[in-house]
Amino acid sequence: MGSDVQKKESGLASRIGHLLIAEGADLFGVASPELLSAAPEGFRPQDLLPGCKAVVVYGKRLSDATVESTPSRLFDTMYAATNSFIELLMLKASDALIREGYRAVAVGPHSLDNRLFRGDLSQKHAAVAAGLGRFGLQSLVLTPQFGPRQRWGTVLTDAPLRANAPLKTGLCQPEKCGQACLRSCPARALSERKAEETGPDFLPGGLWYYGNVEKGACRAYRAERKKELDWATAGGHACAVCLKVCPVGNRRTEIAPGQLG
Ligand code: B12
Ligand code: SF4
Ligand code: SF4
Repeated sequence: MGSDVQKKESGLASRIGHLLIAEGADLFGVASPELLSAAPEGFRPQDLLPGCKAVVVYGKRLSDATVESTPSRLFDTMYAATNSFIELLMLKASDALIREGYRAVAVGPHSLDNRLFRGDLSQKHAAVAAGLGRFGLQSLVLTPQFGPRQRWGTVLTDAPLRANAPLKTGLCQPEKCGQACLRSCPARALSERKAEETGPDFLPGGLWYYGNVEKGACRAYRAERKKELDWATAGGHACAVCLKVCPVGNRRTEIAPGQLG
């Protein structure tokens, strides 16, 4: 009986995973809501979907060549396009769960509170909990495949999907890169966190460890940069230097337009 339930849980998780990858996602995992219940009140999976049993997390990789160009309009275009694509996948995953008789609530990649600068749910914590990567010092999630160069989508559901376990070891190696992300931030918005935070999980080597981000400084810099470059383009998310300089992950060779035949 127990094994039938387990088979059902992993069967549906694997169908959702296959669907997302077939539709263009590059990474897929399931996070346990229990692990994410350490989030502040109002931002826990159960607060957004009472009875939540699983958090589906998927990632869309960014083009390395476009990341290299940041700050640029090219990067801004990719930022917006990736968010739209993630939103489309959100609907596909939600629909698939709803058709199986479950409830689903999607968290958008850029839905945030303007006062706290906090998302409805931290997709980074969800990606770490789903075993897809670990935090880097600059507070982005690094994956073995792409380092920090992906964006995340999340769908909360009451389907009893089998959760993955977090990766046991971190991927960030500040001693090797000389804290490249912290040093390169043009807004000086990044710093190491002081040791007196809440517990071992929040300290170097811990599951939820990352540096401090002066959110207002980062946001202001990105807006200034857009003005300085005199863009008419909508948006204004073109900095991501802390993402660009990180050496973690494989940088795949891009196909140059001339090679497409
Ligand atoms: C608001 C926001 C911003 C703000 C604030 C960023 C920040 N570090 O919090 C600003 C505007 C500065 C920003 C900038 C950028 N962002 Co942004 N941003 C978001 C957004 C919408 C919410 C982030 C959030 O909730 N932060 C609040 C929390 C997590 O951080 P905190 O306050 O330090 O956390 C405290 C508590 O809140 C608590 N906590 C909160 N939740 C939880 C959960 C658990 C389990 C626990 C234990 C604790 C906990 O723990 C801390 C201690 O008190 C997310 C999308 C999303 N929904 O997650 C994208 C996101 C984080 N951004 C992303 C990116 C890429 C960027 C930029 C590079 C911009 C760009 N050009 O793309 C820069 C990078 C700046 C940086 N180094 O962080 C990506 C990261 C992808 C990745 N590889 O991980 C995300 C995930 C968007 C996406 N869909 O992919 N961003
Ligand atoms: S996005 Fe730019 S300004 Fe913001 S933290 Fe990263 S490097 Fe600094
Ligand atoms: S640049 Fe270096 S310190 Fe920063 S996240 Fe990447 S590996 Fe870690």
